[in-house]
Amino acid sequence: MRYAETGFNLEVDLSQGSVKRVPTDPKLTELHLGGQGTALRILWDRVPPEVDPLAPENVLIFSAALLHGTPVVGANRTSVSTISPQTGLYVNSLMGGYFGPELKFAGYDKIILTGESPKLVYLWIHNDKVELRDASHLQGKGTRETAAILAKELKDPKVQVAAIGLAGENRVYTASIEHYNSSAARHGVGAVMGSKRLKAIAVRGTKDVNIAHPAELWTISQVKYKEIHENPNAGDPMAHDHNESFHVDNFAWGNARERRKGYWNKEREERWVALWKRIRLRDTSCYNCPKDCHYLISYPGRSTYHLKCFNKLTYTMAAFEEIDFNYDILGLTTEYGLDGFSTPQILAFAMELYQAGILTNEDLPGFPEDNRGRFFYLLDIMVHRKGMIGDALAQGVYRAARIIGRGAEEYDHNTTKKVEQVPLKLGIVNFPFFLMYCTGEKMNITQIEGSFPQAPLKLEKRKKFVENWAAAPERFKKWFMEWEPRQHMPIEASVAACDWNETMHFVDDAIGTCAWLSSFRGQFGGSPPYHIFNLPDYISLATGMDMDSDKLWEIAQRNRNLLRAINVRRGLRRDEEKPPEDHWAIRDPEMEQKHLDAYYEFKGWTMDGIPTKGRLEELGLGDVAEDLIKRGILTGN
Ligand code: MTE
Ligand code: MTE
Ligand code: MTE
Ligand code: W
Repeated sequence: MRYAETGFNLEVDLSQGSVKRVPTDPKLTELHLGGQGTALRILWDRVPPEVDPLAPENVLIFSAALLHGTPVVGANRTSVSTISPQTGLYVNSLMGGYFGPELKFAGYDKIILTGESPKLVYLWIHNDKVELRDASHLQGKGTRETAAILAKELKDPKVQVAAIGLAGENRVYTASIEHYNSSAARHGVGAVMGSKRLKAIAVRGTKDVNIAHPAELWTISQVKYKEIHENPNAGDPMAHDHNESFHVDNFAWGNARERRKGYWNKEREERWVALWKRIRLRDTSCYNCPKDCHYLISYPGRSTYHLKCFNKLTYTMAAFEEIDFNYDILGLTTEYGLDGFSTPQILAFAMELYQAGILTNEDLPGFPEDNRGRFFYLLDIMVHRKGMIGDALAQGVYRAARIIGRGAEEYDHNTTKKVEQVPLKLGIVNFPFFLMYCTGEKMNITQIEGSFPQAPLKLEKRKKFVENWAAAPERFKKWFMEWEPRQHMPIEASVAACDWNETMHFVDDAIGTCAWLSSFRGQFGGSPPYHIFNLPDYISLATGMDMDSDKLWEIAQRNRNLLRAINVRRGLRRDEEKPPEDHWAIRDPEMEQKHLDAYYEFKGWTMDGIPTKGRLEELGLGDVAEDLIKRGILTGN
């Protein structure tokens, strides 16, 4: 008997139109757990580095994670893993909501998609019945519209739908996959789905998931449920906070050069909150979670949509507009299915090019006079890939700059590994963050940061913080206590902090726990509900595996190194590992490179960022080392 997981994947070949239910190897669960962990192994095995991200040979994997469908509270993050058209590297984009648990209840751990359908289709999974169906009636439909049509067509309001909009259909590189209140947003996973001509997946399951020790797991999960409900340090920090001063005063606006210190004031807060009160219908949660991080918005003239986290500010800040603009344009971009981080950056980049005279009225015929009109205009040409400029913008800032030329490259100053970053412009370089930006293979800093605080607190507060810090291994308590304001930590501490941050995300993204209850929330003081010391119990009780903190840490390292091997095989090297140049006003290039050396060494990587044979073998990835040696990427020593 398999516990926690179903033991079956769905293999869908869109070129052939075939669907197979395939048993999985329990050994892979032991090595990688599940979620993006096991997805990494599949991508390593099946997608050679020559494969173009938008070619039929690329594989798109939807993973329900190891603890989905168990009583473990907040285990609901579905991983969407593939090779990104934006970066050409691995991407793990996540969505919450109900999709992963529903997939488990239908009897599957993963949906593995390959090929390219001759016509637009959707996948309907209803327990044992799985079929590809014609989706011509859904062509051009919005993401939420598609979900509503499918719920009606399939005569079940409980079907869980993940869909792309027009952006995905047109293979816009920043296309998202939208599901209920959540989205797998970044790095073009929607474009990959569109390249396979798969409009949507609808899933409905009514089976049980076996649990190794159900009574005990139920008991500790009930306690956790109450604790999470009451814990103010759990859930989205931005969901119920209307004071936006930190973000609007400190983050850059437009195409990432300007900060507007002092923009925030009482009057503005009142105006923004008043509008929010008028258009917010209610708050929503994800599967088996007592927090309400997403809110449903109804803006005049737009269909309703869910909003969360920093997405509530990105368009406003990109366009130098008031908050109503954000609510308005999100109503459209959510239906198109577009990443709310990259897209506003692309539009702001085009605005800058226009202001600089690089783009002219000849390039943009009928370009409106006002900011808002211009953003909507640019959005339209990008999503429909109209003309040379629309087509260029659809490929993201990095590529657009090079396609447009005429000096546009200079305005591409906020990308890392070819992906637009949220325009954070900060003061003095922070070395753990420097390392996360450099070496982070998920590109989203939110998917890497979060266990170790970003800045030292005043001594009294720091003491209290540490007393409360059940999540932290001892060494971090010491380093944090010794970290004085305006000083850097020792190199060793910065390296370890980066490593701890990323490790916890690798744990979450394999077992499916929401980072807002775990890896992302440690930095804010007060222990997060889940951490390296208590998660092993949940895993053991759910799966029957013999798990402890050390083993869990090692699995996260194995997954981390396998990801790195995929990217290294696709050409990633040290020279690409750098944050945007003006991310911090004050940099220290020499120390930065010393940190990078120390990080690589700590990881057991070469000074070019390649995992060594020894390190890979230690982690049970000897065959991965062999492959890298055969390709001449690693030497045999
Ligand atoms: N959970 C996991 N496991 N991994 C993640 O990267 N990101 C967090 C949160 N939970 C994250 C996660 C952040 S910053 C956001 S904004 C939301 O998931 C995204 O929520 P959604 O998928 O519901 O849209
Ligand atoms: N894009 C859309 N369409 N909707 C969203 O809610 N959330 C943003 C960003 N882009 C969001 C979005 C936030 S807050 C985060 S942290 C990232 O997506 C999460 O990236 P991921 O979904 O690729 O994991
Ligand atoms: N970093 C700093 N210094 N301050 C912040 O407030 N917000 C986080 C994260 N990093 C934040 C931060 C949140 S909530 C989000 S959603 C992200 O920045 C978005 O960036 P990403 O695309 O790099 O994940
Ligand atoms: W976020």
